[in-house]
Amino acid sequence: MEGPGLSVGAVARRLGVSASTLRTWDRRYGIGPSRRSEGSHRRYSAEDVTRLEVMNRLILEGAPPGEAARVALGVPAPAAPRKPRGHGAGGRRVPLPDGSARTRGLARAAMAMNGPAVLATVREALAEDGVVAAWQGVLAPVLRGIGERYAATGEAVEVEHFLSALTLACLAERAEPVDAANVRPVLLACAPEEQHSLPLYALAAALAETGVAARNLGMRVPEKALGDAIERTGPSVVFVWSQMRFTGDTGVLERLPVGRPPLRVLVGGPGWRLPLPERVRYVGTLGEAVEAVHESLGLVQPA
Ligand code: B12
Repeated sequence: MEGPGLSVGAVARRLGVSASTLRTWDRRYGIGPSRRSEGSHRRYSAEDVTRLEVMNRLILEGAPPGEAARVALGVPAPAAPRKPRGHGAGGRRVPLPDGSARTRGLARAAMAMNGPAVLATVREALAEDGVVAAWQGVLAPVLRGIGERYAATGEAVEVEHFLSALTLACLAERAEPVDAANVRPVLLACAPEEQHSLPLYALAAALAETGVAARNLGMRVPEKALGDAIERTGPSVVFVWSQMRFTGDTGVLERLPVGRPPLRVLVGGPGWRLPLPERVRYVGTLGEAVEAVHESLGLVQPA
């Protein structure tokens, strides 16, 4: 970085935070540009940017901003107690159970609508924990927290959309097994009009990790389209997700083609109305769904 250094906008783009966040960090924590160009514009040197990258990284790992700034600036910890966490966050927090640093980091990145940070955190969780543990331990708690926030305040629907879109993309990246163990396909679909498709993407990625290839038809699959897909591809298992009560019509399941040899029908999600048709099995968790698919395919579940 030669000459006058980077502008606040350029640094903001590089870090994936907003320019106003950078200004706040400067004002509040004294971590900003070390020089200004003529006309008093902020100019960040390479050293300034490195410090900010350290701060940003620590925040994403769950450190409170003041603490992250202190470490990035190399200032020793103060003897006096610090302000309570979340002070000044202005109710922008996502309710989480005792979340890990990664879970808190993801919630924070999602609320800040920081795309690069959300992608990095989701990819890291999937790669390090595996799909089932990452979904159950990190992604689902943050999604639930955002859902609860929406229920309580009517806010953050944009965050729900944003986080969903990026999470879905990361899960889709992992949906193809290296070497498929199953010959007959596995079909995944949302019930008609059901838009909550994330659990299907989680299942496709979790199955791929165990060497099972699935065809994911995604959200709002019309009854006829699912029937046609079954006739055309001859799957051994079909899994149908219903999140909302109004999409949980079990008549759709009763009318599915029987298949030859007979098709196993698995369902999941809180939307289904009970009782379920006799041939249908309900699975309650992602891990259980993976096991049930393996069982239906006659595969031995990996340890
Ligand atoms: C992401 C999301 C969206 C996204 C969906 C994007 C996508 N492609 O999937 C978008 C923005 C489109 C959306 C839209 C809407 N949503 Co929405 N959404 C959610 C959110 C945050 C997560 C959904 C999800 O993936 N759940 C799965 C996991 C994360 O949830 P969970 O509770 O851990 O799941 C339990 C089980 O289902 C199971 N499980 C979890 N994963 C898996 C996987 C498998 C394979 C299996 C078998 C089991 C399983 O384990 C858990 C129990 O131990 C939920 C909040 C929530 N708690 O679910 C709201 C939520 C479902 N939405 C809600 C609402 C109201 C809506 C909208 C009407 C309005 C809105 N908020 O925008 C529309 C309706 C759309 C429609 N017609 O279907 C409400 C529903 C309330 C209700 N019961 O009626 C919720 C609960 C939020 C809330 N608290 O108010 N939504």
